[in-house]
Amino acid sequence: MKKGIIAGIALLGAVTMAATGCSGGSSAASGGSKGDGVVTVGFAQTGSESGWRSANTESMKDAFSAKNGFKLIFNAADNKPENQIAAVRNFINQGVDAIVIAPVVTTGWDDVLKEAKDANIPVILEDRTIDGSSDLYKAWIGDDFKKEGETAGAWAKQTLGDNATNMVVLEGTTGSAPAIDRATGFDDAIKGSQIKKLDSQTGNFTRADGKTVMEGFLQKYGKSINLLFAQNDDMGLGALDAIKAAGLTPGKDIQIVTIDATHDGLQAAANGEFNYVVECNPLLGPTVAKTVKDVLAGKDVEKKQTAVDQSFTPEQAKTALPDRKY
Ligand code: GZL
Repeated sequence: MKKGIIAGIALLGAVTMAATGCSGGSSAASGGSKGDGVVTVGFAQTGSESGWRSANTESMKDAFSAKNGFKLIFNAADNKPENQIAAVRNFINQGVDAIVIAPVVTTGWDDVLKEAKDANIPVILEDRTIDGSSDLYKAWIGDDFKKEGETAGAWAKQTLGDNATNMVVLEGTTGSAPAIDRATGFDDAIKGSQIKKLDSQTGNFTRADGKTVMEGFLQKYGKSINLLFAQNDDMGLGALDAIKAAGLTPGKDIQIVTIDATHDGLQAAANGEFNYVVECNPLLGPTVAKTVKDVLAGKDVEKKQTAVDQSFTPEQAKTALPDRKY
């Protein structure tokens, strides 16, 4: 599908969206409110695993508010795919007007999304994507994870790639679209460099697990580690504690590149502890809410709407911090 950049749907926080292709007329044209003008939406969120997730949830709750004509039924699945699928089935049984999902993992969605389609309840994906057939959902709104990985990898190759460099990786949630695509993008970008991957394990996108896994890496590889690629800020922030406890200086003894660009991540960069931070904008709520209303109104909607992300050196982080919205 042709990919283009549209500025027509600007998110709060001045994020513009790139859009790809057009879905056909919505079969949900008959959907919509129960005649009281209120659109009831079931939102299946992953959980509350990171600062990014908190910002995304806040953006979604603000957008799907009563003042905007919505009744939001919110479920956080504690990062358990089985909880999330049960929540979607519950939304179907409640007869909501539309369902929004941030899928914990990419697999296991075909059956429940077919049930939603049979119930004539449109599904919109936000943040993460799924492996299932794209005719099972009306649209996906999120960030380009592969490009984020490529941006992080390009920095690593340019900064360290000409010399023998030992790297460890803190992966996101196993089986999640960002973990899969960020790894692919990063590995593609460092091809031809002297960066060697010593180890790669999941830290489940959390600070606690990022610290624990980094402690293990340090016990195993010690001072031979030159670079940490953390697939989100929170795991990198957890790793800082482990690096300092090992008597090493983050940002110097071990250079660190992360993805998200949350406030705490940019602060770590400004402090010189993170060396490069790639943004993954979580402020998707306004675009998701507009897409839901357009689908229910039977309008054509863009099948893929991708946020435009930037990246930050420590100096750029210092400049950006005062105006950050998350
Ligand atoms: C990315 C999002 C990821 C973030 C993590 O869009 O799905 O999940 O990078 C979050 O911080 O937990």
